[in-house]
Amino acid sequence: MNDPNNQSYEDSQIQVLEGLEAVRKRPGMYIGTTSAQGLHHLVYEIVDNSIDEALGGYCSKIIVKINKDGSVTVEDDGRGVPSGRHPTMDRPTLEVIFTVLHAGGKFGGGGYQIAGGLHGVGASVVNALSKRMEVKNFRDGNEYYIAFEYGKVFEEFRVVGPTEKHGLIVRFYPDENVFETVEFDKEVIRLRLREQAFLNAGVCINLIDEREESKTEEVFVYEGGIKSFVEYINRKKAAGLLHDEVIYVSGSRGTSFAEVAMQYNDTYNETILSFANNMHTVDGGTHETGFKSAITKVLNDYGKKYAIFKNDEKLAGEDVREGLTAILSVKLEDAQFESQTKAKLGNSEIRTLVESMLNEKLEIYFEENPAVARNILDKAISASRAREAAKRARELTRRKGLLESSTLPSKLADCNERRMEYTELYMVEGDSAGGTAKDCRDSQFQAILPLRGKILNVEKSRIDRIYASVQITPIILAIGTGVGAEFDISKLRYGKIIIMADADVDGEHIKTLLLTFFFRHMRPLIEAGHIYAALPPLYRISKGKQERYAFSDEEKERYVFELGGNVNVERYKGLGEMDKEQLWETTMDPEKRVLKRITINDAFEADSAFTVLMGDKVEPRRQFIEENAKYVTDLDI
Ligand code: 28F
Repeated sequence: MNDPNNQSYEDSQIQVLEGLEAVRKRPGMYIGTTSAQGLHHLVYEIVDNSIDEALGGYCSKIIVKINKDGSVTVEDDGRGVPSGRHPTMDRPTLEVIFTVLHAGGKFGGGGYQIAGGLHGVGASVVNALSKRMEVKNFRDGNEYYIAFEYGKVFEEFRVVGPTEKHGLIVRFYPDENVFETVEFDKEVIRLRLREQAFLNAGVCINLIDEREESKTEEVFVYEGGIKSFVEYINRKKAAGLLHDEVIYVSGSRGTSFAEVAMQYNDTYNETILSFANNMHTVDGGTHETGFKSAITKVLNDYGKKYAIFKNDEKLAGEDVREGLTAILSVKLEDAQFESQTKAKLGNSEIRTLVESMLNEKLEIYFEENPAVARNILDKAISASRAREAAKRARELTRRKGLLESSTLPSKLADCNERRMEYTELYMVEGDSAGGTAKDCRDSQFQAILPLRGKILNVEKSRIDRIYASVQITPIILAIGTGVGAEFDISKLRYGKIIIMADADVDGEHIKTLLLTFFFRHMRPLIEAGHIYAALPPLYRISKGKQERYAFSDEEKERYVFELGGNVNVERYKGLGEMDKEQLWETTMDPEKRVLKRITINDAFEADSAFTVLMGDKVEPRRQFIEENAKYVTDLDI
């Protein structure tokens, strides 16, 4: 069979190698990026194949292990891969699955298969980007084995021996020549696995981190599926739910399936997460459009029908989404994605499916649950009235010239440079640190805005109060983009917006309040990576002419040890204590400072964290900040 004169065998091998070579040459085309995100994508690709097997009803448990040696193992108890040879490729099927590049795939622009569909779409991509991959296949009473290095067969397919087991185990070692980092982040994997468990009701996914000393196995399994997902997001809002039961609606048309779970809480926030074929569609798309127009229509119809509106009141989309937590999941053949990030669904038939399903079933639900309908409608009506009031307030402030971008706040010490990408805005806690920062900055490109006192708790305030607040308006004016619906990133005045607060609990609180504000009202700034936190040092360690700054206790210990003898250790209590040379050197000099870029990897995690922080009870909040400061701000260097 491996006759070297066999032309079709030769051809197929050349194709295989060219295919995987293409992946190694341009990994970004296949996994989006070679950053940490791309690295984690490898795990998702393999897990997706197990989930496919589970959705077919063949697999009950998936185990993901992060190993000590830098590899990840994914195991399922499905059917295993057919153990024979591939009919056209003239190689063992197991080898083919891991070496032949499938047409399409998520980033290749092609379709994406669902339950019972084509397995192993991403397996060969993961193999191509791994320095080593080991596969154990359990099927038909035998265990089979094959290993690859850099995508090429390294140990030929063989029968290991008899077994009772069935399923597939894949262990891969990412290639450090491909990725910027090869260190797996348990938290990132955890979030993804939990999300997938929510999206695929009943699928049981276990996570084990072998690198930890006290290894604990986490199990994600949700019989309630996306209903449980909504309950989970709203878990901290239990006291403020407008209705006890999560509303769930599903429907299908042809081979497409759509489901929606939704529940209102009494906050002003909207959390709608949409998915297509289990992939988070961050930029929405046709399914989201259909969902939004349906809930707007159904609630307006209901209000009219039962004469709940005053005069000719009409609810806008944003009114009916205030306080709404919703998960929207569609599964379809041949999903089309639009936009740069491929995170926007384009299939027009899905809009029709979601919209008509909700128009019909949500209306029935409201007819059967009039008390729920009334609560939701009342909330939407007050949102609508507040929106009208905010509009009037905004017009008033605009007339006064308060929010016009031509007027800069009086406290701002601006920089000379006008090109946005070269400039930095330091928002400094406290007037005294603000003064020092003004003295030591490089005024060519660094602007300083001192902040006095705590800013408004934005989660608890309506938009009209936020615009008018004395602490917030200078920030809005200095940044230049405007807020909310009027946000315009092209008006951004600084490339880096840096929050500089003390390294203590109060500083952490101010940072969180500011982030809440950006998260709620200028989210694109976080998404585009413009928001940073300055990291002031905790200690100055000096001996004679040598001096070092330490940003953690461990670092302090190390420097004390390295400098040896009688060193002088100074603990900074606050930014205000530093003189201008010290502040420049430790926190503002681009050559030496440490900045952390704020990212929102997972908007809903941030949302629930913010909600805990912004709750009414002070003590748990303070405690939460102390325990989770890193988590809350989702800091990334
Ligand atoms: C740890 C990752 O990849 N699990 C998989 C299956 C099951 C089948 C399959 C996979 C056959 C010919 C393509 C079994 N029996 N876990 C996994 N479980 N692939 S990958 O088939 C692949 C096709 O070419 C399977 C019957 N049909 C399919």
